Amino acid sequence: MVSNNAGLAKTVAKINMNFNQKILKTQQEKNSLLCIGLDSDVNRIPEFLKKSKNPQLEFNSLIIQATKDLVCAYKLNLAFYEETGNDGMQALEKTLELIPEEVIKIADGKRGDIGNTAQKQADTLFKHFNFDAATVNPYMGFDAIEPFINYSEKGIFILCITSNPGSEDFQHLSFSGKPLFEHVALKAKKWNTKNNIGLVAGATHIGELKKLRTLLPEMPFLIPGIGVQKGDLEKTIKYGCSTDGYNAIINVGRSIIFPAETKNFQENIRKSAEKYSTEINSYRNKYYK
Ligand code: OMP
Repeated sequence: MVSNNAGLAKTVAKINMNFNQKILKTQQEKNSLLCIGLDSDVNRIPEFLKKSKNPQLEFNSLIIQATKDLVCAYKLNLAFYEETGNDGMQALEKTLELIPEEVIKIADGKRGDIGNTAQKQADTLFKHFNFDAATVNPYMGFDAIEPFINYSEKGIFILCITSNPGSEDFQHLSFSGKPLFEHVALKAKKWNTKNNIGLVAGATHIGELKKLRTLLPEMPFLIPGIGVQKGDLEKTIKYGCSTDGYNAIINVGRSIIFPAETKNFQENIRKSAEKYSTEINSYRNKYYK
């Protein structure tokens, strides 16, 4: 009886948590900041999976089996599933069912639109697919992302400083004494009344990441750009975590999911995920313990 009550209390506590508390709890329980990007490009799926009924789903299933104990999150970039039509939508739905409940499921669609459209985007990702979080684009302003924020138990990652070269075009433009990405960060802080907002900050912009951490010491940052995009992992951890060494969600996609050698596919994927996870934790120990 006692253990049943304790179990119930734990479940109720989890239900009552807001998203930013949830992500922290998952990272603490799993001792992991690693997020694997399931950007399952149908053209790069290994030959031995191409004959299966739904190659993307099979591919994801093998990756999840091999890595689910090592990650705090998986991020699925929707473009890779939209490309394959009905099969892609089915792969998305079924992949989400394969991910353990405690692991955070992030929809990366960089959404945001006029209010009634944004509402549909949020309902699709949070109600239909049951993702835990989504990336959104702040360019259209508050009402374009408000429907996402209103799902208070879900997470919203607002693009702030992106990892790509084109981030220079607008995000660094200065007005009222600050670059645009800092204005975005300050708005995110103001809008974070439900404690479910985070920022996207690319690992290829360390100076900006450092600045963002001083502005928002505890906010979760989704940090892509490690691996193929050549972000500096050590500096990302040094400057990207909250004071206790958490709240950075380090996304690695292609460098993990497409190993050079597909012969021992799951073994290779796991080795690579372990390598990233170990390296991340060694820098956390160096800078935060
Ligand atoms: P890899 O370069 O393969 O690790 O994948 C990076 C993933 O992060 C892709 O899904 C990108 O769309 C996404 N991403 C960036 O690369 N840069 C950004 O600034 C923002 C994102 C994102 O929002 O996740």
